[in-house]
Amino acid sequence: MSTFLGPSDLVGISFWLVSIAMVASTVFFFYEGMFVKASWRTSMVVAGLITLIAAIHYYYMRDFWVNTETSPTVYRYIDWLLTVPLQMIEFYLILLAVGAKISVYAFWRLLLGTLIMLLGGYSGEIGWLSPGLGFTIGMFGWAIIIWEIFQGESSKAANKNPFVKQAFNALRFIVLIGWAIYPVGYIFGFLTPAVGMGDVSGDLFQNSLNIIYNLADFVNKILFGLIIWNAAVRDTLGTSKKLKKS
Ligand SMILES: *C/C=C(C)/C=C/C=C(C)/C=C/C1=C(C)CCCC1(C)C
Repeated sequence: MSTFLGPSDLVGISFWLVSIAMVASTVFFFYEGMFVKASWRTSMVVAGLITLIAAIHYYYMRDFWVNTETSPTVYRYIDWLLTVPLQMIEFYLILLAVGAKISVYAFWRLLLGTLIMLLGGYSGEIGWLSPGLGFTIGMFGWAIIIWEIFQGESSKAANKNPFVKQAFNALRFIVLIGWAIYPVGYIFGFLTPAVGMGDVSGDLFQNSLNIIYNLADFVNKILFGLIIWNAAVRDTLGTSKKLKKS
């Protein structure tokens, strides 16, 4: 083990790639945010904050991994604790961007779901609870979020503006499909029987867990921001065309 990244440390390389991609995305979202319609600017700033917070944690996680070859669990969950609520706020902001009416309770339900999901997962990962129980609690929290954005008040508010609708649908897709990558990582890391897989040391599980989580963060933070950026640009261009015509 060394302080420098080894050429065959694939998990370390994935940490490295994601850490740099987070920095680059942050610059992109902050810069592009200056050129979209005013109502979208906060959303773009929040997208940049999410990748900024992740970039900082990824620098630590990367070094932690390279030095110890074990999961940087506490950094990972601190990052999620900050960035997942920011993503919930993002749902809100794109609805507010078009003046949709929405009560503050919808936001509290999303936040509650987030906390249950992360507390369950963390307790299972660090051994406060059995991995299976932690997972079950985490899945329950995720279910609350899915319910809220597919069936709850937030889902109904999004139908006003076509660009918001498009962005909202894409964000839902992220929460349903993109987020599903995380429990898959957890299953590989904690709920796959070691017996019979020839992996006495547990390295295979640490590796799969981290590589899958890293991929998931790449999709769910960077792609997530790009979706918002795309809707913001289209809405901005659409509006300026309309203005020219009139
Ligand atoms: C930027 C970080 C994001 C979007 C993190 C999302 C994390 C999850 C969706 C985690 C989900 C989990 C479950 C649904 C079950 C329990 C284990 C978790 C915490 C990995």
